[in-house]
Amino acid sequence: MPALLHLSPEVESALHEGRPVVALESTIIAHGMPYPQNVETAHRVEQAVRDAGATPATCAVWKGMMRAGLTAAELETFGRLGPQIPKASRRDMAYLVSRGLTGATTVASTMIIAHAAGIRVFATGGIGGVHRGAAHTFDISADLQELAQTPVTVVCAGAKSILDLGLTLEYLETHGVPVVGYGTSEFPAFYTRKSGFNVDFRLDTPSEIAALIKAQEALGLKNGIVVTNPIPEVFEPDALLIEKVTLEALAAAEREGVKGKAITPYLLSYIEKTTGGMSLAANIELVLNNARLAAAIAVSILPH
Ligand code: PSU
Ligand code: MN
Repeated sequence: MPALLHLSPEVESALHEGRPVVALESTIIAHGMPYPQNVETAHRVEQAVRDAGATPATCAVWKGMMRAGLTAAELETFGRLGPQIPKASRRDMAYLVSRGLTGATTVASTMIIAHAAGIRVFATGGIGGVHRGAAHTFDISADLQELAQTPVTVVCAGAKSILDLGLTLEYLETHGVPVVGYGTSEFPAFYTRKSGFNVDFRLDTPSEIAALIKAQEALGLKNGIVVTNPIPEVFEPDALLIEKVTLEALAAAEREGVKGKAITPYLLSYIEKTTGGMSLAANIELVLNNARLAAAIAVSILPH
């Protein structure tokens, strides 16, 4: 166990006893949703993992330590301070640790902490990807590079159409990352169930996905796996409205010169404000849905 990693007592005993654990990220709390819905959602997601028979491990960098499993007071701090807490991807971790600082972990850095802790399944909302216009901006999320090198399975609702989904899938293919559709052969686009792009493999049960993870481990392959879980139809917002607002958000970001790590939170909050909370409700439901699936996968993966 790395010296800079601290597990909550609950996560530590679950891992020690070989019980299923699901990692969760903290950028979604601090940068992905407004207060207080972010804290409420964090608790509901943890509860959804528990109800499905696994232990939740919300990850973060906290006062210079990698953490898996946060207290209610710490979740509250992430939610209340929100964007005042820096968004921390792989490149930010050493800096924060060297200064004893706190950061909200993205998919990439949560995967690093999960892997260090021995957690194999991680639930989130959406992964980062190749941004539209990346041929000029070079803006490709570090999440993709992490999936190329860290053996953790990330359960998500696909990726948002703020990204170039075709290039995101090409990038994952280049790096040997399998993209699975849970009950679908189409790659879901976060708010919407369809994107026009196919996944690599459709699997219909948590135990089939668990078998894929075990085969990947048995083969000694060290990359991650993406499991996409479409938003349930009842919570799916109107696809045309989402696309229209996404285009507006992209244009506004360009006008205001928003770049780098600020772009994803900017687009998310633009879409949320413009859809009057409709996108937030969908966001919450899809994260809960992913937490339940991730827990079911973690349950069927065991014993090692
Ligand atoms: N996509 C979402 N919601 C999110 C994020 C992405 O729909 O909250 C967050 C995740 O933490 C993801 C990060 O890992 O943004 C990607 O940011 P970037 O593109 O700067 O790597
Ligand atoms: Mn970026």
